Amino acid sequence: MPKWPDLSLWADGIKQGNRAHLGRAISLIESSLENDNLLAEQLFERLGKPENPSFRIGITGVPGAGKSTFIEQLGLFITQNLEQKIAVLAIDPSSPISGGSILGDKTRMNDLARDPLAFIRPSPSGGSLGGVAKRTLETIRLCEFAGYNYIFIETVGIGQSEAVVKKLSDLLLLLLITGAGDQLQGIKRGIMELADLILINKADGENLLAAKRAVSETNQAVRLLTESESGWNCKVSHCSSMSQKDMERVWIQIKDYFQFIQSVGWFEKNRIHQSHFWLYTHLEERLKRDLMGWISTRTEAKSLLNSDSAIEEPFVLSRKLYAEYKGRTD
Ligand SMILES: Nc1nc2c(ncn2[C@@H]2O[C@H](COP(=O)(O)OP(=O)(O)O)[C@@H](O)[C@H]2O)c(=O)[nH]1
Ligand SMILES: [Mg+2]
Repeated sequence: MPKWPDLSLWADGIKQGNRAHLGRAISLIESSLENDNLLAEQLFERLGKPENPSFRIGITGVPGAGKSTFIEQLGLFITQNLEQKIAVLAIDPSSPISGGSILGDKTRMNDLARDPLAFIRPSPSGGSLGGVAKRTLETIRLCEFAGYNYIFIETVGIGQSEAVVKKLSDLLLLLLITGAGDQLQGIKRGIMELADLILINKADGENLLAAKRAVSETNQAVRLLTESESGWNCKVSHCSSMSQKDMERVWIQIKDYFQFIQSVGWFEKNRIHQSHFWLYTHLEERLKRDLMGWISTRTEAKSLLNSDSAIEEPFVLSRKLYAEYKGRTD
């Protein structure tokens, strides 16, 4: 018989900021075993509500834009100057072969990893939801219970994950670099519409001038976008992740943003929208798993799926199959 963990002990441990308990609880929530999910559910019941408010910050940008470096430097600024706890969830592109994590120990942020006020966790994306781990919201919640005030979510790359990361964060920050190629312009436009802050990163050395030019160009592009739901106007500026002074300046922008969304009530409203989105997402996922499971148990399913009617009229066949599924007696 499997050993049943003492969930009250885990819940207390997490609330006291015990990393081992937090790590184990995250593994539980990431597990695809039904039994683990049941335990996770019971754990959440014991945890109740987090004591401190938290701020969730999504960071996106092309690979190499400097996301990890930026998070590390800003993170160190927060832990050292403000003495606040930060958690970093680096969404890790899962290896399609092993299903395991590619980044593994190679995730950068070595200095931050040694900081007692920081918690860094790569999350395997599992190849779903545009490369965002299915359980990232629950992982965020667990970090909040453990008293982490600022939660950073680093995306894999650019193009597909932003819309989902937007649903996980209060603030979406886009890091751009100069000369990153015009082929990205189309994608960039869509992402700029989601971004609350845009930073032209690596604004140092010989690149400073080009970065400043990129700020005014990006500013013009942003002005043409439709207004955001929150009423906040996206701010564009430049920064170097190598400069602590720039981190301080960025920090002030982040604070301004949070002050604004709290003052207009968007902070709360957006979190409620996001909860509804995830509720439906999980329901759809369950329904899909159940439906596909049922189809796979039907002996004639294979031949039916390869039948002429499936090939000619997939819509009609899907209706028939669904009606059968709804009327099933098992
Ligand atoms: N000069 C300069 N290099 C940077 C800056 N930020 C990151 N880099 C470098 O850019 C490379 C990619 O950074 P990384 O953080 O791994 O990018 P990510 O793929 O977006 O997470 C690394 O070699 C960093 O040292 C910056 O502000 N200035
Ligand atoms: Mg990175």
